[in-house]
Amino acid sequence: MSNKFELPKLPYALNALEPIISKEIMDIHYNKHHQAYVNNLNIALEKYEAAEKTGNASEIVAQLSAINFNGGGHINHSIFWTNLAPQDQGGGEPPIGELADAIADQYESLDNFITIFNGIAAAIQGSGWAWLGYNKTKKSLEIATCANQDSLVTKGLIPLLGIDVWEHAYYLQYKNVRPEYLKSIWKVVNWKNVSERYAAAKK
Ligand code: MN3
Repeated sequence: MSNKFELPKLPYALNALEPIISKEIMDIHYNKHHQAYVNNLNIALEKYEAAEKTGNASEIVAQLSAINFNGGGHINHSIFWTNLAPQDQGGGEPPIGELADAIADQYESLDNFITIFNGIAAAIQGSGWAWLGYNKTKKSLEIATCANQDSLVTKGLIPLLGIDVWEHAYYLQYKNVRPEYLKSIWKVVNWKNVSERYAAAKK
C-alpha cells in the first residue's frame, strides 16, 4: 500500500484538558490506543491486498473485519480530538448561531439536549460511542450510538460530535462511574468545531 495512515497531530497538549481529562488518560488514549488503531489499520490493509492477490476469500473477510474495527477507531478518534478543546481555548463555551438554533428547535435547550445525550451514552452496553449526527435526508440532528468502533456513517449520519464511552476514555480518572465522566466532558467540548462540522454537513 502506497499511502499509510498516520496518527493526526493532537491540536493541544496532552495535559491541556485537565482537570476534566487527565494527562495520563490522554497520553494512553492518544499515543497508545489511537496509534494502535492506525498501525493495525495499515497492517490489515496490507494483508487484505495480499489476500486479494492470492484469492483467499476467508482471509479477505477476516481482514475486512479488522479494517472496519481499526479504520473506525482511527476515524472516530480523529474526530473526537477536534471535538474537544482546553477550557482556555473555548472548551465548554456553548454553541452559537445555526447549530444553537437547531439544538433549541429539536431539544428545547442545550441543557436538555445534554441530559438526553448523556442518558443515551450512559446506557451503552460495553464499549462504544454516543454521537450527535446530521441526517441529510431529514435535514435534522440525531443522537445515535455505535458499538465498538463502528463508524457513524454506517447509520447514514454525518458525525458532528462523538463521545467515546470505552472505559479507556475515562476509567483511570472516573473509575466505573461513566455518568460522572459524561457530566464533566461538556466542559471541554469544542462547540466551534461541532458548528463547523454542522455547517459543512448541511452544504
Ligand atoms: Mn477511545
